[in-house]
Amino acid sequence: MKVVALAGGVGGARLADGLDQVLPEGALTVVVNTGDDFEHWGLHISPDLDTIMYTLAGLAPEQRGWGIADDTFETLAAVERFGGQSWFRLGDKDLATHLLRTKALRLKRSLTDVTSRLCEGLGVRRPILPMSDERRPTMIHTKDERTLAFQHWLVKERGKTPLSHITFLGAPIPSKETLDALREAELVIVCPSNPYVSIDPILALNQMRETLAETPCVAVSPIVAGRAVKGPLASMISDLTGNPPSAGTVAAHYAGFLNGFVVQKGDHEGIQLPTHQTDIVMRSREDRAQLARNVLDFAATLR
Ligand code: FO1
Repeated sequence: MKVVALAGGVGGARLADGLDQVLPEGALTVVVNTGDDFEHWGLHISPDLDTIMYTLAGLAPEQRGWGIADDTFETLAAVERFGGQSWFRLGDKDLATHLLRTKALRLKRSLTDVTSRLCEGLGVRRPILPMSDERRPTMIHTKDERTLAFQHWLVKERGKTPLSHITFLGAPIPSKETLDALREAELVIVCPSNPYVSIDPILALNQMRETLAETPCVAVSPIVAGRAVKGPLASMISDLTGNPPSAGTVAAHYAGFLNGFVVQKGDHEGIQLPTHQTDIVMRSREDRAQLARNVLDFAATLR
């Protein structure tokens, strides 16, 4: 069985880790949002690729989820002393990833190729594919009429500035590897990632929705009892839709290609799709594996 997980952010990384634990070798490919990518200190940063790569390598910090566990921030402190930018916290070990990636991209290697080499170096067995080899930055348009690159909005402004809409710059071209993986997939799992800034950038690429419509597809809700498990999703739902945050709003957002939805027990109201209710909060690595098993078992009942 070939499974493709669409993912971005910490929630996506945690379910990808669960799927990594329970699926046999060769059965999982993770397609990752690169709309968060940006340039910082002259380096190409791919936060979602790195979060997923470090999580699958067992290097991510349990609580925080991004970066490398027990990393130090000596370089950040030195940059700060010179009056440089310190709002985005790059760790000393994490820097190695950005240095090598930036150098390889300057030598015209593709982001797909670079990511595969970084994964190999960290012992990650599963293919982790950037959604695109093109630059495709997510732009946040705020209600106070500014346009901010995603990390500026999320990290520098702490995701607190109300937003009016979201756009994606650049060409909507998926990587060949991503399209091939989706065409070969027997099941697509949309991870409990932010639908607007982690999953939409993937869905907005050419041929994505058409390809997904031909494949069984289930999603896991990133909303539990009206609250986001992590990050600013709850306020984003209110800002973008005018509705209170709920699993149902996310299900409606994915209408058109989704065959089933996995939600927290009690969160099923108003969802017009086959729904599986379970505990979707992943507090431990075992929780991640258990949720992955539940999602795969549910998907099997839909065939
Ligand atoms: N998130 C923060 O809230 N603050 C940071 O300083 C920060 C640094 C950072 C460094 C490397 C990396 O790979 C991720 C980092 N993140 C940070 C997380 C990340 O920017 C977001 O969680 C994702 O982009 C959301 O999908």
